[in-house]
Amino acid sequence: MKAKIKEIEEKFHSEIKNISLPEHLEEIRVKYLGRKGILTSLLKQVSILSNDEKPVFGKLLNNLKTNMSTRISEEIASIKSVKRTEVKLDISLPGIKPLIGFKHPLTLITQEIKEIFFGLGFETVTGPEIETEYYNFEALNTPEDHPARDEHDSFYITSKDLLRTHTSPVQIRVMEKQKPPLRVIAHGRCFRRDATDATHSPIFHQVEGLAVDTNITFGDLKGVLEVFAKQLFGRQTKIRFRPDFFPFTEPSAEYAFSCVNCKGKGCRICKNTGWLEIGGAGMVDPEVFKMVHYDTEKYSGFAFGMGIERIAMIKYHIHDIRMFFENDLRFLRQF
Ligand code: FA5
Repeated sequence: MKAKIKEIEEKFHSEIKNISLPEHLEEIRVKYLGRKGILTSLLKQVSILSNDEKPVFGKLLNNLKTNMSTRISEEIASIKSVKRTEVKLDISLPGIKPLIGFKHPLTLITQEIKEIFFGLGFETVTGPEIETEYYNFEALNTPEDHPARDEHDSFYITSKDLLRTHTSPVQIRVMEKQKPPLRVIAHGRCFRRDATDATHSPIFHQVEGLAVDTNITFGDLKGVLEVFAKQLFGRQTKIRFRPDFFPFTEPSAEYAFSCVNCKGKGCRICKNTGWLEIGGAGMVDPEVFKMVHYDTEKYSGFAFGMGIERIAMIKYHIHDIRMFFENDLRFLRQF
């Protein structure tokens, strides 16, 4: 009997050693300790032993039963804890993505615009968003009583300082500091008391371009804007100039690109004209050169301005300017 008990004990331990699933442990429990289990049957046989043997084998078998139960419980606990650790380290689970920032569409388009002008030899300059009347208007040949001021309904900070209504004052600031030749672009925020609608906002952005040298012609202006149009919207893009008026350029023009949607045939986006108006441009007025003490006989130059939101709306097919400023992540995450 002793040998049999020893044999059962060894078999139990060797079987339990290789088990990794709790359901297999349950099978072992039933096999040894269940109602018809090996150990249970042996315990039943104790009653037929002699009175001397009964307590000896009864004790041996009961000890073995307790050891087996303890071992099974320990194995279950150990399997569960291994499982828990595995879950903690399960690198196959999808991680929690950290929220990283992304660029605003207006930043993206500004970068693209800048890259194109860098390629054409322009460098970036900046100017203040709070301007004096002098830089915003007077130095740009727009005296106090000039009707062109009416189009720039402004936000005044003091009686002489205002939020700039366009990026053109940067032209003056650059020319005051630098002598020709110069080729610069200035981009940034502008402010006008315009009522908000799908294409107007009281805060918007412009890019300004200025080139001054000897022998700069209107042809240079056309060439630069044409290259810009083709690089930004594709080689098939055409450019159109029509006479316009700005106090600081003479002659002045408004320029448009052929519609990127219908390629000039006419559609809803271009209001069936085939053209998308982009901005204003012209040859720098000699009166402006006089303000910065440039020799008007020696130098000529061109300047242009464009609304960044307008370009972004065309490029990204956005139909309402307000989308840029509402901070709606469902919109912003698409870029
Ligand atoms: C000007 O601001 C001139 N400074 C442009 C210029 C520069 C002409 C150099 C000649 C030489 P204009 O007012 O047309 O021009 O504005 C230019 C562009 O700014 C417009 O075509 C439009 O795209 C954008 N813009 C103007 N006002 C708003 C507004 N309230 N909301 C959104 N975009 C605007």
